Amino acid sequence: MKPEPDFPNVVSQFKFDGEFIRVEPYGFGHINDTYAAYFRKVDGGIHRSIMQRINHFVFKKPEELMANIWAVTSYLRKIIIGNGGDPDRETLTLIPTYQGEVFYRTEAGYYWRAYIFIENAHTYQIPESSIHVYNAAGAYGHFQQLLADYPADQLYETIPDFHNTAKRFNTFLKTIEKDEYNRAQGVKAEIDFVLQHAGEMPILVDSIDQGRLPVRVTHNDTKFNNVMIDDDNGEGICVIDLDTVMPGSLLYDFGDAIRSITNTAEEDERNLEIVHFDLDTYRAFTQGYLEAVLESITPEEIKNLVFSARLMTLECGMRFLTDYLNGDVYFRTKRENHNLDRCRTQFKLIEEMEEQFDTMNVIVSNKVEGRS
Ligand code: ADP
Ligand code: GN1
Ligand code: MG
Repeated sequence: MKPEPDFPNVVSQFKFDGEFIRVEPYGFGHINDTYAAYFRKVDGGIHRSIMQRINHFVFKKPEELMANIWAVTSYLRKIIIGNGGDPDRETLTLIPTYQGEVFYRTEAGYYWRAYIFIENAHTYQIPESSIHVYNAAGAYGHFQQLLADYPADQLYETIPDFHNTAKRFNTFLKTIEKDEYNRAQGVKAEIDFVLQHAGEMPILVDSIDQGRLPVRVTHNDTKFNNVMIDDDNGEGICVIDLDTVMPGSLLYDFGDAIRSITNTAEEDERNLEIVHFDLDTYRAFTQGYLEAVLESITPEEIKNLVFSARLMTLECGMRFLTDYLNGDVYFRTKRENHNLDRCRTQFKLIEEMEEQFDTMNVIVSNKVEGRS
């Protein structure tokens, strides 16, 4: 068990504006501990900042992770200013500590960081409209474009082999072999589902290794709730959660976004009757994303877009199942079988994506050929 955070001591380490009032847990992330901290400024106005305790079980080298985030956000900041944008809203902005660092390490070895709170914008678990989806896609595509010239080899791999689906499959096989918590017998159908898809696991990593797919700077965790939607105009104002920004494939970003955004229900919905892959959402995202990256996307990437959606969904479902079998140590869980419920929604989505595979490809072709 992690200890309760040492508030207000940890707050006092950062150069926040105003007098500290209180702090409250914030958001729905599965990995870090996120809080909103409230302050009273000299003029009496109240404002808030984001504080996060980095999950150092997941991110083994928080210093390297923070070096990546500092490098990428500073780079984005310059471009946004050059384009006449608002850098405090269009990228994450780290608040430094009094020691001039971008994180604070507690005596007990926990790592904290703070960001300017992007106000007048929200993240959503499930999209409310096709416009939101289209705009979120534009934001992820734009993010990709802005980082197109950033030298990928200058970034640390914050989680090695994060989207190496083949290696994740090997880990899965070892986990079922070990079956430490004696849970495998209760999830035979789910295990079989993964095994039936064994042949798909290495397809993208092999293409990357053989040089058919380019390595780019990618986000690698393009969930719908990692893009902030502006309250006034519905624009995808800022891509957040930059912990996994590192060398990767554009297909990881596209595929994982489709996995997360096209689900008609919550990722952990227990009633699978209401979990569906939504084709209209898929269309809106694909259109918005392709419009933003059309100049740089390669034919091989285009060819694999639809497959990447299936594979990233498979990888994620397999990760949830692996964590369930491992005793729920990686993803934050709030109830019994939480990871298993999450795994089941992913497999339901894959089944429907497999049924819609041809139609999904037609949507890509039409877009690329300029017909929609
Ligand atoms: P996790 O890695 O655990 O998913 P995130 O970095 O995605 O954590 O943060 C969790 C949630 O906190 C986000 O979904 C978003 O709603 C909110 N959030 C994070 N950063 C900011 C920010 N700078 N301004 C406003 N809200 C934020
Ligand atoms: C985690 O941090 P968050 O909640 O945005 C996970 C992603 C998974 C996702 C599934 C670092 O994302 O890879 O796809 O949960 N992040 C990490 O919801 O493992
Ligand atoms: Mg997140």
